[in-house]
Amino acid sequence: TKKEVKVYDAPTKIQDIEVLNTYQLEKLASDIVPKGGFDYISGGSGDEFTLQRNQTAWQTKGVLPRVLADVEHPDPSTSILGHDIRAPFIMAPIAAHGLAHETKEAGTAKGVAEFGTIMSISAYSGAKFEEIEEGLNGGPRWFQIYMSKDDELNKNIIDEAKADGATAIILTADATLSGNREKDIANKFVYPFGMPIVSRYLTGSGANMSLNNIYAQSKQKITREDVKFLKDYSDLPVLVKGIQSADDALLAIGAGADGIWVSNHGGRQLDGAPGSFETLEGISKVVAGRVPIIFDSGVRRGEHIFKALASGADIVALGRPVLYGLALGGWKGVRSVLEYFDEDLKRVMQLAGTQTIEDIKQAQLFDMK
Ligand code: PYR
Repeated sequence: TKKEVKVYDAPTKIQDIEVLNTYQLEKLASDIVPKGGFDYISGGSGDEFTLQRNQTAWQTKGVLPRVLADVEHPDPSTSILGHDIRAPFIMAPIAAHGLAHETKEAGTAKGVAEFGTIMSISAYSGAKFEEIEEGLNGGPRWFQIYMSKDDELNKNIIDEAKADGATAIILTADATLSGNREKDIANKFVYPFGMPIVSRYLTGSGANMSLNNIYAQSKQKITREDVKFLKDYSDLPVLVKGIQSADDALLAIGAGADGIWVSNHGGRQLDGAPGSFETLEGISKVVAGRVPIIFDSGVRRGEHIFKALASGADIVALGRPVLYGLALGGWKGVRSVLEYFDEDLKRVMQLAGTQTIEDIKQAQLFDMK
């Protein structure tokens, strides 16, 4: 008897896409991405309260129109940790882009590089560094780590990321086990392909494994020592991702973190957490400009980028909308989504009377509560 081979039928089209808004992309992607993969990408944990709150949180602050501010052709370019980028957003680390498109992370990387910003490479990437490089083509990249319990293997992974040209390490600290992802449980979701970067510490390749199985084999106890270890060993800036409290921001800075990454993991981890944007201002106050702040979770429009920057973020990271672009149009779809955010932000900058990113950071938001 023939062995049944389960294939995962990822989208394959490479095309520019029209972006009316990013909510529409989610709907369009749901029609072409296999259900298990789509639910994994789009889903949150528990009641998806936090997932939704990431959206409604934006309503707590308003952007004041400024009409006599002498602004024309606003300039969204900025720099972060030594990289000049054309807009204040980068690609967030996301696992397994192959769920969205057959070109996997190489497709995302090409779109990100063609647009002109920074790619975050996930430790749970489905593509190898050299495959991603085919798309990235020398573009800037940061490496996100899910650590092994074995520091020798962590050294190994960092060596590989550094050899690949990573200029910063992102330590994801908020995912020591999976949030209660009921859609994944109902779908019996397992990754259809392996994870070459971390397979050195897994019992298998990553293929046919659940996220919780993989997390259980990764380091589950994260402390300040891990921040110090990564910094000392890599000699690169270390950004601690998943910060939602002022206390953790202070602990991270005390341990030597070079950046605070405010995120609730896109509402995929602790359900019941506030919207990520609601935590930003308080964290920014205690960070007090000592290190840059990267913000993610819920950024869907130019207004959101504006509000995050005006509340203390230096840049934002984009996740799901970019993956929907990847699904709908491969690297060109990714570029289309990033161009959309760029255009939308420039429109908001003009209407809010802000010529530069510095001007946005100085802008006072209106309290809507
Ligand atoms: C996630 O599924 O949220 C991971 O970070 C792997």
